[in-house]
Amino acid sequence: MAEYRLHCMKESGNANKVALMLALAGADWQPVWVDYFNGATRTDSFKGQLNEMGEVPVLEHGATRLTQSGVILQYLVEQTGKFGGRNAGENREILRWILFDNHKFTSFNATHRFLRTFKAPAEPDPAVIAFLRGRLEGAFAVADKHMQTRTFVADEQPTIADFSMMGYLFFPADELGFDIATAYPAIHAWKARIQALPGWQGPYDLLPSADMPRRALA
Ligand SMILES: N[C@@H](CCC(=O)N[C@@H](CS)C(=O)NCC(=O)O)C(=O)O
Repeated sequence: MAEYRLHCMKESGNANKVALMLALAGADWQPVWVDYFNGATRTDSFKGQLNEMGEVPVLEHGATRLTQSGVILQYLVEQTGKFGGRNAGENREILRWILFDNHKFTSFNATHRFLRTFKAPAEPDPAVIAFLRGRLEGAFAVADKHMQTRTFVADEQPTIADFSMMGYLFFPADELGFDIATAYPAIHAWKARIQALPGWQGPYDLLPSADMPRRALA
């Protein structure tokens, strides 16, 4: 059994944040597939044994079990000594971007992608999709402006703040519903710098698992 076990599915960009860190840090890890689409995260056993919040990712490391990608990423900095800040100021800057990511940058983008891409029992309300699209565009504009003058988001070196914000950026444009390369050139250039790091892989290679049913994409 690998040292780290990551409960996940490949469609989860939140799980991809952790997978990216594990891969780039050269950790010994394995994915454990969660049948999210069929409701596995909502079962009593998942909530009782893995995560009361009913979410992936969940990381198991020996007797330690952790949830929330931001907490897991910080734990992996402590374990590996890689991709953290070098002083208190840098660590605050990393936390600032992870909070922005969890509140706005990932959350609106992830929900927008999920509703438009994957099959759910009910058709998504176009007004909800439009609301999410507006909110994600606002968050992406903030990040694109920031990245016009930066190499990485929180430091001159790559940190867990980059991996957190990268969680959903390598999914295909037809899933996201927009093309990062044309809409957000500074984010696109930042992606290329992350992609060039030794050990990088996209989510559909890092997290092998069954496919979730999809809508016919427009
Ligand atoms: N802030 C959490 C978000 C986790 C999250 O939203 N996970 C999704 C999959 S990407 C999930 O498991 N959702 C289950 C649900 O909402 O029922 C993190 O960063 O770990």
